[in-house]
Amino acid sequence: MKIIFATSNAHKMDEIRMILGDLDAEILSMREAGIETEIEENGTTFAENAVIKAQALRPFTDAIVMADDSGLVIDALNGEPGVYSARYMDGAPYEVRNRNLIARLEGKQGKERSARFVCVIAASYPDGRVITAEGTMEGQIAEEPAGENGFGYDPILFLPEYGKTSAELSPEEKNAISHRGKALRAMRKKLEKTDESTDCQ
Ligand code: ITT
Repeated sequence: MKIIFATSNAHKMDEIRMILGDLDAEILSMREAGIETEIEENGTTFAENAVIKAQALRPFTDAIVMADDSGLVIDALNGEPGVYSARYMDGAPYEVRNRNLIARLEGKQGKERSARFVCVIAASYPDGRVITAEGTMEGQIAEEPAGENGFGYDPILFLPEYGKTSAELSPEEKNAISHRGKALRAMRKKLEKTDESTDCQ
Protein backbone atom coordinates (compact mmCIF):
# COMPACT_ATOMS: atom_id res chain seq x y z
CA MET A 1 0.00 0.00 0.00
CA LYS A 2 1.23 3.49 -0.84
CA ILE A 3 -0.04 6.59 0.99
CA ILE A 4 0.82 10.12 -0.09
CA PHE A 5 0.24 12.89 2.45
CA ALA A 6 -0.98 16.21 1.03
CA THR A 7 1.01 18.34 3.46
CA SER A 8 3.90 20.78 3.23
CA ASN A 9 4.33 20.88 7.01
CA ALA A 10 7.51 18.92 7.86
CA HIS A 11 6.64 18.76 11.60
CA LYS A 12 3.32 17.09 10.85
CA MET A 13 5.06 14.69 8.47
CA ASP A 14 7.60 13.68 11.16
CA GLU A 15 4.77 12.93 13.60
CA ILE A 16 2.73 11.06 10.97
CA ARG A 17 5.70 8.83 10.13
CA MET A 18 6.25 8.00 13.80
CA ILE A 19 2.57 7.34 14.50
CA LEU A 20 2.10 5.13 11.42
CA GLY A 21 5.61 3.65 11.74
CA ASP A 22 4.50 0.03 11.94
CA LEU A 23 1.84 0.26 9.21
CA ASP A 24 2.76 -1.94 6.27
CA ALA A 25 2.74 0.95 3.81
CA GLU A 26 5.05 3.28 1.94
CA ILE A 27 4.38 6.75 3.32
CA LEU A 28 5.44 9.74 1.25
CA SER A 29 4.97 13.49 1.53
CA MET A 30 3.67 15.18 -1.63
CA ARG A 31 7.15 16.59 -2.17
CA GLU A 32 8.73 13.14 -1.94
CA ALA A 33 6.13 11.90 -4.43
CA GLY A 34 7.19 14.66 -6.82
CA ILE A 35 3.80 16.40 -6.68
CA GLU A 36 3.81 20.19 -6.68
CA THR A 37 0.53 22.04 -6.57
CA GLU A 38 -0.98 25.01 -4.76
CA ILE A 39 -3.91 23.98 -2.58
CA GLU A 40 -6.46 26.61 -1.62
CA GLU A 41 -7.81 25.79 1.84
CA ASN A 42 -11.12 27.60 1.63
CA GLY A 43 -13.23 25.36 3.86
CA THR A 44 -14.78 26.57 7.10
CA THR A 45 -14.23 23.37 9.12
CA PHE A 46 -11.25 21.09 9.75
CA ALA A 47 -13.08 18.27 7.97
CA GLU A 48 -13.82 20.37 4.89
CA ASN A 49 -10.20 21.49 4.61
CA ALA A 50 -8.84 17.99 5.15
CA VAL A 51 -11.04 16.68 2.31
CA ILE A 52 -10.10 19.64 0.05
CA LYS A 53 -6.40 18.88 0.55
CA ALA A 54 -6.74 15.12 0.04
CA GLN A 55 -8.84 15.57 -3.12
CA ALA A 56 -6.44 18.17 -4.53
CA LEU A 57 -3.84 15.46 -5.22
CA ARG A 58 -6.33 13.02 -6.74
CA PRO A 59 -5.50 13.99 -10.36
CA PHE A 60 -1.78 13.34 -9.76
CA THR A 61 -1.70 9.78 -8.39
CA ASP A 62 -3.39 6.41 -8.08
CA ALA A 63 -2.20 6.00 -4.49
CA ILE A 64 -4.32 6.63 -1.41
CA VAL A 65 -4.00 10.34 -0.58
CA MET A 66 -4.32 11.52 2.99
CA ALA A 67 -4.40 15.01 4.45
CA ASP A 68 -4.25 16.45 7.96
CA ASP A 69 -6.13 19.60 8.85
CA SER A 70 -5.59 20.68 12.40
CA GLY A 71 -5.42 23.63 14.74
CA LEU A 72 -5.83 25.12 18.18
CA VAL A 73 -9.37 25.91 19.38
CA ILE A 74 -9.68 28.29 22.34
CA ASP A 75 -13.17 28.39 23.87
CA ALA A 76 -12.89 31.87 25.42
CA LEU A 77 -11.94 33.25 21.98
CA ASN A 78 -14.96 31.69 20.24
CA GLY A 79 -12.83 28.92 18.81
CA GLU A 80 -9.96 31.07 17.50
CA PRO A 81 -7.51 30.55 15.89
CA GLY A 82 -9.25 27.30 14.80
CA VAL A 83 -9.07 26.57 11.09
CA TYR A 84 -6.96 29.72 10.71
CA SER A 85 -4.25 28.43 13.09
CA ALA A 86 -1.56 28.26 10.38
CA ARG A 87 -2.47 31.77 9.13
CA TYR A 88 -3.10 33.46 12.51
CA MET A 89 -1.42 36.91 12.79
CA ASP A 90 -0.38 36.62 9.14
CA GLY A 91 2.06 33.88 9.98
CA ALA A 92 4.06 35.84 12.61
CA PRO A 93 6.70 33.78 14.50
CA TYR A 94 5.08 31.36 16.94
CA GLU A 95 6.73 33.08 19.95
CA VAL A 96 4.77 36.22 18.97
CA ARG A 97 1.50 34.38 18.28
CA ASN A 98 1.76 32.39 21.52
CA ARG A 99 2.37 35.55 23.60
CA ASN A 100 -0.55 37.24 21.84
CA LEU A 101 -2.96 34.40 22.63
CA ILE A 102 -1.84 34.36 26.29
CA ALA A 103 -2.38 38.15 26.47
CA ARG A 104 -5.88 37.80 25.01
CA LEU A 105 -6.80 35.50 27.91
CA GLU A 106 -5.66 37.92 30.60
CA GLY A 107 -7.84 37.68 33.73
CA LYS A 108 -9.16 34.20 32.82
CA GLN A 109 -8.37 31.33 35.14
CA GLY A 110 -8.50 27.53 35.17
CA LYS A 111 -11.37 26.18 33.10
CA GLU A 112 -11.97 29.62 31.55
CA ARG A 113 -8.72 28.94 29.66
CA SER A 114 -9.98 25.67 28.13
CA ALA A 115 -8.61 24.82 24.70
CA ARG A 116 -7.82 21.84 22.53
CA PHE A 117 -5.89 20.73 19.50
CA VAL A 118 -8.16 19.22 16.85
CA CYS A 119 -7.03 17.09 13.92
CA VAL A 120 -9.06 15.66 11.06
CA ILE A 121 -7.40 13.17 8.74
CA ALA A 122 -9.06 12.65 5.35
CA ALA A 123 -8.29 9.74 3.04
CA SER A 124 -9.13 9.85 -0.65
CA TYR A 125 -9.21 6.59 -2.60
CA PRO A 126 -8.64 6.31 -6.35
CA ASP A 127 -12.22 4.97 -6.73
CA GLY A 128 -13.64 8.24 -5.37
CA ARG A 129 -14.36 7.20 -1.79
CA VAL A 130 -13.37 9.73 0.88
CA ILE A 131 -13.30 8.97 4.59
CA THR A 132 -12.37 11.11 7.59
CA ALA A 133 -11.31 10.51 11.20
CA GLU A 134 -10.95 13.04 14.02
CA GLY A 135 -8.94 13.35 17.22
CA THR A 136 -8.64 15.99 19.93
CA MET A 137 -6.26 16.75 22.81
CA GLU A 138 -7.85 18.74 25.64
CA GLY A 139 -6.01 21.28 27.75
CA GLN A 140 -5.84 24.87 28.90
CA ILE A 141 -3.88 27.85 27.63
CA ALA A 142 -0.77 28.15 29.82
CA GLU A 143 0.07 31.35 31.73
CA GLU A 144 3.56 31.22 30.16
CA PRO A 145 4.94 29.32 27.15
CA ALA A 146 7.03 26.29 28.19
CA GLY A 147 8.93 23.49 26.46
CA GLU A 148 11.06 23.09 23.37
CA ASN A 149 9.59 19.98 21.74
CA GLY A 150 6.95 19.79 19.07
CA PHE A 151 6.06 22.87 17.01
CA GLY A 152 3.56 25.69 16.59
CA TYR A 153 1.30 26.19 19.59
CA ASP A 154 2.66 23.23 21.59
CA PRO A 155 4.36 25.51 24.21
CA ILE A 156 1.02 27.07 25.25
CA LEU A 157 -1.30 24.05 25.46
CA PHE A 158 -1.02 23.00 29.11
CA LEU A 159 -2.25 19.48 29.86
CA PRO A 160 -3.51 19.47 33.47
CA GLU A 161 -3.39 15.64 33.70
CA TYR A 162 0.33 15.65 32.93
CA GLY A 163 1.27 18.96 34.60
CA LYS A 164 3.14 19.90 31.42
CA THR A 165 2.60 21.69 28.14
CA SER A 166 2.47 19.69 24.94
CA ALA A 167 5.98 21.03 24.11
CA GLU A 168 7.32 19.49 27.35
CA LEU A 169 6.27 15.99 26.28
CA SER A 170 8.72 13.75 24.42
CA PRO A 171 7.68 13.02 20.81
CA GLU A 172 6.61 9.50 21.87
CA GLU A 173 4.51 10.85 24.75
CA LYS A 174 2.88 13.47 22.54
CA ASN A 175 2.04 11.00 19.77
CA ALA A 176 0.47 8.61 22.29
CA ILE A 177 -2.11 11.19 23.43
CA SER A 178 -2.23 13.83 20.72
CA HIS A 179 -5.07 14.87 18.42
CA ARG A 180 -2.96 13.65 15.47
CA GLY A 181 -2.14 10.32 17.11
CA LYS A 182 -5.83 9.68 17.89
CA ALA A 183 -7.04 10.72 14.42
CA LEU A 184 -4.41 8.61 12.62
CA ARG A 185 -5.09 5.53 14.76
CA ALA A 186 -8.83 5.94 14.10
CA MET A 187 -8.11 6.29 10.38
CA ARG A 188 -5.94 3.20 10.48
CA LYS A 189 -8.82 1.15 11.91
CA LYS A 190 -11.10 2.44 9.15
CA LEU A 191 -8.48 1.59 6.51
CA GLU A 192 -8.19 -1.97 7.82
CA LYS A 193 -12.00 -2.33 7.68
CA THR A 194 -12.10 -0.88 4.18
CA ASP A 195 -9.42 -3.34 3.05
CA GLU A 196 -11.41 -6.27 4.45
CA SER A 197 -14.63 -5.16 2.74
CA THR A 198 -12.73 -4.63 -0.53
CA ASP A 199 -11.27 -8.17 -0.28
CA CYS A 200 -14.78 -9.63 0.08
CA GLN A 201 -16.06 -8.13 -3.15
P1 ITT B 1 -0.52 21.67 5.50
O1 ITT B 1 -1.85 22.34 5.24
O2 ITT B 1 0.42 21.76 4.36
O3 ITT B 1 -0.70 20.27 6.03
P2 ITT B 1 -0.36 23.62 7.63
O4 ITT B 1 0.63 23.87 8.73
O5 ITT B 1 -0.78 24.81 6.79
O6 ITT B 1 0.22 22.45 6.71
P3 ITT B 1 -3.05 23.37 8.72
O7 ITT B 1 -3.68 24.29 7.75
O8 ITT B 1 -3.74 22.09 9.08
O9 ITT B 1 -1.60 22.90 8.24
O10 ITT B 1 -2.74 24.19 10.05
C1 ITT B 1 -2.34 23.53 11.18
C2 ITT B 1 -1.77 24.54 12.16
O11 ITT B 1 -2.29 24.28 13.46
C3 ITT B 1 -0.26 24.38 12.28
O12 ITT B 1 0.41 25.17 11.32
C4 ITT B 1 -0.03 24.81 13.72
O13 ITT B 1 -0.04 26.21 13.80
C5 ITT B 1 -1.28 24.29 14.43
N1 ITT B 1 -1.08 22.91 14.91
C6 ITT B 1 -1.65 21.77 14.40
N2 ITT B 1 -1.20 20.69 15.04
C7 ITT B 1 -0.35 21.13 15.98
C8 ITT B 1 0.44 20.48 16.93
O14 ITT B 1 0.48 19.16 17.02
N3 ITT B 1 1.21 21.24 17.72
C9 ITT B 1 1.21 22.58 17.61
N4 ITT B 1 0.51 23.28 16.72
C10 ITT B 1 -0.28 22.56 15.90
